[in-house]
Amino acid sequence: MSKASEPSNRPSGRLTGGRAMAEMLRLAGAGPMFGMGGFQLLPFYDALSQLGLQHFLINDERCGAFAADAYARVTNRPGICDGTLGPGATNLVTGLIESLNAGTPIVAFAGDTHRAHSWKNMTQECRQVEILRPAVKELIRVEHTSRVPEFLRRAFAVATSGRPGPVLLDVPEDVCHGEYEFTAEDFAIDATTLGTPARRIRPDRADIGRAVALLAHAKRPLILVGGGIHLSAAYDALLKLAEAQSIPVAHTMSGKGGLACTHPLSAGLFGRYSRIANDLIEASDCLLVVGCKLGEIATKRYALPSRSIPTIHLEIVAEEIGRCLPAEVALWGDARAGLEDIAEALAEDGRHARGARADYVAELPKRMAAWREEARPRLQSHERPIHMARLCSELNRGLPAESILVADGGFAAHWTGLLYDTKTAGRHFIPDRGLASIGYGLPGGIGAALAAPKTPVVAITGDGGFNMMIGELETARRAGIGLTIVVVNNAASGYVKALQHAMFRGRYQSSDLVEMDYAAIARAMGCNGIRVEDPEQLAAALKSGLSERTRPTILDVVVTRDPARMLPAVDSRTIEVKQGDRVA
Ligand SMILES: Cc1ncc(C[n+]2csc(CCOP(=O)(O)OP(=O)(O)O)c2C)c(N)n1
Ligand SMILES: [Mg+2]
Repeated sequence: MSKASEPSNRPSGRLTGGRAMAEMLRLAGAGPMFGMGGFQLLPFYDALSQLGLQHFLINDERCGAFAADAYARVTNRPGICDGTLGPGATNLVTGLIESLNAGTPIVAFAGDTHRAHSWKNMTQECRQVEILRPAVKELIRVEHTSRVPEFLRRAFAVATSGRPGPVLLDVPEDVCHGEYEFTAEDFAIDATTLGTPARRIRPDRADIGRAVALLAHAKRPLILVGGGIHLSAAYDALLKLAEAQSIPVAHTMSGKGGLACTHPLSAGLFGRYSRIANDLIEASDCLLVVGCKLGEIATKRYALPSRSIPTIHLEIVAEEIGRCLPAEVALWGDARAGLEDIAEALAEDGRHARGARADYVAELPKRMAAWREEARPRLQSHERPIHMARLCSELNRGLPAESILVADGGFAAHWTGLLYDTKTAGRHFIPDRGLASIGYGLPGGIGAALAAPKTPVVAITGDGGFNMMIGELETARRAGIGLTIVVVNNAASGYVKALQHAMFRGRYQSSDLVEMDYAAIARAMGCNGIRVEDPEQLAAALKSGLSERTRPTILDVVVTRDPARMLPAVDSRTIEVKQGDRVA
């Protein structure tokens, strides 16, 4: 039991519902929190202030949900956000769905109407419960002030158990403002539900046996990891299995950092963009898929892997197994527990397996070096506007191992997903691949920076994504965080423009942005702002950003404006695309 949740710390007596909410969050050790107030939740806000809990006003509730999501990913503890009645609640939707799809634990609050007046055209009133319900793992409507602690307990349990996810408490005004005589026992907390994963479940023994039989006979096995590797914090188990059995590891964008990208067994990103991993998948004779939904991007629109390769799928959500790719062996359970069980069952074969696979794993560094050689002109490009590959190289060079890179939904995540190298295992790369919304970068960076105040945090975002969220620079400045935001300035909704180039013969519609100087905007907002047009200045600009500890830095990086050269891998001038095809 955490210190805060000890019985002696629990309140009792006559309290408002809002105070009870805040007391439970105090006992849970939760926060910082993100939200925007309104009348309905004001007793909650007042209690936060009375209790000295950290809560940040954000400028759009969607950003609060994104910030809470990133906070939760860094800490493995539920992120907390709130929105007021109506527009506050509906603004939460996009952020909550990111957390739902990515499996991020969140406890969210929405204020709702006073029940004595609801459905009489109350100001801001809408059918928010129905709008929010499919955006969360569970929506709890709180009908009694007395039940606030019970439902917060439930929210933490649901958010952190099984596949984690967001839980929303819909709190009517009269429940939040209303009072109840609480006892100390009402505020009990199950400390095991305050972080993820709350509980671990092991796959069935017989299934482990079948998986192990397949792996033991494989000459070219490959492990494919998704975001579940982080949710389960399965880093040690993955490393041990990979090294003991000489099995390379490829990752999705969300799975990056399951194994350090710099590890000799790392095959890098697989799926839509790949260095060498897709080729290794094609030549593999046994795939072990871990904590990965095998969705569109991981599978290149379901073209990969070939169905003839026997696949073992280890996954916490049973019904995800076989959804996109038939699994020869289904392992239902926690990623860490499952990897440990496989490693244990194979332990005696280790020496033999390593000997048999020596040539196989020796291929990896050679292939990676060949890839790097081929990519060198782009990775080291001196061209202006700056080449995205050069920007990624500078991030690789300039960010210390413990850094966190938050990557926004546009090109930023695809380029860095392919080219950024985490130097140690862990949550060092945070892309919003749950819903892939643009606009996550800046608020996600705020959440990550507050979660890890001593760690260098860089957010990389498109100019379109940044435009969406520019008001949150004010939040970042007010919070006094030394976040570095790299704006990939291509004066375009680049992904859209690149596709219009490839598929519609350059008929561009609504994909151009006006030229902006984001560094000047940042400076006008009291932040550090540096415009970078020369690639040789990237390193110094990054250094300047990382040295700021109390105010945000915007690096406005001017990158290619040629839509034929915006995609990370496919030069779209060299391929013919039919309408209806998807190139990237
Ligand atoms: C909220 C939202 N709207 C639209 C999209 C579709 N979309 C994907 S990438 C992209 C371009 C975004 O432009 P920008 O942020 O400048 O990134 P770039 O591709 O130019 O690097 C768009 C519109 C999305 N992912 N999210
Ligand atoms: Mg752009």
